[in-house]
Amino acid sequence: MRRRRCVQATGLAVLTAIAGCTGNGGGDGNGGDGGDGAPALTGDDYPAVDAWLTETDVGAAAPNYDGSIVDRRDQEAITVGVGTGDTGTEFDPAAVAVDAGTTVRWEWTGEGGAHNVEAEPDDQIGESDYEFSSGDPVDEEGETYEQVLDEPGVALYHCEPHLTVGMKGAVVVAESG
Ligand SMILES: [Cu+2]
Repeated sequence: MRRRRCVQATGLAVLTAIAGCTGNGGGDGNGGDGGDGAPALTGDDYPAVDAWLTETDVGAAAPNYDGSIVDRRDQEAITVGVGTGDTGTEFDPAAVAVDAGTTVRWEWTGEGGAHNVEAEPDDQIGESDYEFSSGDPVDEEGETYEQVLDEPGVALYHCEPHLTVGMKGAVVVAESG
């Protein structure tokens, strides 16, 4: 599993080093999969997700996005960390896929200052199919915010106070079934 991610990540030209990978870049990012189960999801499959998390026209690139989309399909509910990483200014995972109808719960770690979760289609790169907000930034550990993502599409979101350091996230909502 770990190796597969590394193989796919090598195709992404402008990423910072990924631990354990000797990224020599230049590929098409689509390293043919060995085929143990469903193919892994990557940003190549979802250009809006890739753009939002890597481009810098709006905010910085998400430092913890390595081109892979964590697959959490077939789960009724998932949790995304708010305020992770060394500086407490990341979402974990940055990119995740769920089935339509899944409850996504953002959970504050208490690190990195005050955060919020904000999806604003008008103010983003790519097109978010969802619009939602957790409201004013808060910093309490254990704070949570939930959304049920019912329709297939992508939710592109960020933390307002930390957009400039790449505190961005994305949820791919796949057709359930
Ligand atoms: Cu933040």
